[in-house]
Amino acid sequence: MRFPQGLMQMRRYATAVTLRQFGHTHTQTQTQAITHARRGTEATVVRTLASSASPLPELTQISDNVQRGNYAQLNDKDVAHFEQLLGKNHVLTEDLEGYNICFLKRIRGNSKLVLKPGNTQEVAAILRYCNERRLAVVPQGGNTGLVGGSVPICDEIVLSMQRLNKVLSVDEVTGIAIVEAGCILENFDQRARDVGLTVPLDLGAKASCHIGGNVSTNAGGVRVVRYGNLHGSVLGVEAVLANGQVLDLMSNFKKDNTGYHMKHLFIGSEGTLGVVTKLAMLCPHVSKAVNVAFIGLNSFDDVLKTFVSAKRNLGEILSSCELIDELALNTALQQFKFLNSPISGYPFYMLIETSGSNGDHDEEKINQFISQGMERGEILDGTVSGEPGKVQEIWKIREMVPLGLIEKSFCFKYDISLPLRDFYNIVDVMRERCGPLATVVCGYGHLGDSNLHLNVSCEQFNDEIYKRVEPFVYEYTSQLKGSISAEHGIGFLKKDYLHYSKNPVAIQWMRDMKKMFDPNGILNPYKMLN
Ligand code: FAD
Ligand code: 2HG
Ligand code: ZN
Repeated sequence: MRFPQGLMQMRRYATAVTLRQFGHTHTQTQTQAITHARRGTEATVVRTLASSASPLPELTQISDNVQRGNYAQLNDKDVAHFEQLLGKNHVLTEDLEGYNICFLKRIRGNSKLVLKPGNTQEVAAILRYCNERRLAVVPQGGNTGLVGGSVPICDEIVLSMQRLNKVLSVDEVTGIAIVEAGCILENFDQRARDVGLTVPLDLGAKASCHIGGNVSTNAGGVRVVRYGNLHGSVLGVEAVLANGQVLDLMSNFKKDNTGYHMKHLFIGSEGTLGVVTKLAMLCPHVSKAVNVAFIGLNSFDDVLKTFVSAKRNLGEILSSCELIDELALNTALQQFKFLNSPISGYPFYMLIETSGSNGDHDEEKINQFISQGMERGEILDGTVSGEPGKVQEIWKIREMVPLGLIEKSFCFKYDISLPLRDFYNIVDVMRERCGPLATVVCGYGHLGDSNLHLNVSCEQFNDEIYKRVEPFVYEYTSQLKGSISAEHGIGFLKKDYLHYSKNPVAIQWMRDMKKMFDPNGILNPYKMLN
């Protein structure tokens, strides 16, 4: 339903854009530029123009060339050992570009070996060997991470989880699914849906990211407002430690107070403490009725009022509450002509979703919520639909926002938690600070979880704008007691800023834990901790 003018005709999107196109394919010029930046076994962090339309991507290097750790050098005997262990087909020594470059194309490692184990025992055997030989390893899922955690920084061996991709069981009575870590999120969700369940996690990278990568980053996404984060939904994990020990923390129960809850250490530790091989996930039932409203608002004050009203009036059926500002939306619409926004011309847009068990009741509730918001003048226009095709079309708009920005030009990305009252001020502050140096300064994200994605774009990376943005954004966030990484993690790109959100005592405990789990530091070095 379109209001107030009546029914809105929404065009079906003709083009299906898969993440693979963005994440794993590089134009020749981009690849050349990235290759050009490589120097021996040292990692060179490069900033490239992300746009494939750019004729000659300009490269600017930031000078944190990493000093390689004191690890052994891979030799032919090692490769032969792995070939014997896994079979030649699962040991790659050529065409490793896609495994070496991060999604944002900012980090290019120089790994010479990718291993693809097919079960937990093989993961254990690999790590045991690497630990004894002091060979460094980077666990890699779908390589959609946005903080450079999943790619080698120097010449670490890439441990790809692609082959551990089975959904082992889905129990429609208990709602518990057991799944291997390398299963793609969308495939996992499809299997759950076959028996009327759904995975309580949804994000724009779902067609490529692995559930093990999601757990290892404690990924958030668009359903946290409803189901909470993975610390609640993951009932148990199996993880292989650096020395090859298999730590079985699988559990089929929500309630299990038998000592320390060690599973939590593997949720969000980004492959620095162990390799997640399997997990148990509590899956809710698919909702019978899903409605999505896409609404236009005039001010951030109205956004906040509408959020409060959504919580008050939609309560138990509220399943998503996302914010997109005008510049973020317009960039996506310009970049992807197949997107069709039902409304335009507003400073702010909200995507509000309800999921419940009674279609009529839910529809009545969301319509009432919207008409009351309009009467108060908080909601200016919008569209609401419960038709699955249209619901998907509206979601596509939100999902394409980050890709639109990445495609358009160079983009500084921040993923911060901020108190709701101060949520959007930083966008205006950054606009002021960057002035005409920035082409787009925009904000969008998971309003329902106080998680803002602040993006600052410029034609190409330039040091002047970089200095205006960093470390200012982190200082600002820290002063408001926010988090400098709400959901994407620390990885490589944010490790210098960890101290803005964690105090020295906490960081020292993190170091001590790392030392205990991985005394030789072979697991995902150069990440999270300096
Ligand atoms: P990778 O990128 O391969 O790895 C991420 C980290 O986990 C690395 O440190 C890696 O070493 C480690 N790792 C991977 N697998 C394992 C394993 N089995 N055991 C141990 N360590 C492992 N993130 C959000 O939180 N919310 C969003 O809404 C969101 N939307 C996104 C939208 C787009 C378009 C893109 C490109 C990314 C988005 N992300 C989002 C970021 C990313 O998709 C998530 O961080 C995701 O969880 C990463 O999963 P992955 O399988 O790709 O992991
Ligand atoms: C999202 O919510 C992702 O769309 C990506 O977390 C955010 O790229 C970003 O800034
Ligand atoms: Zn997000």
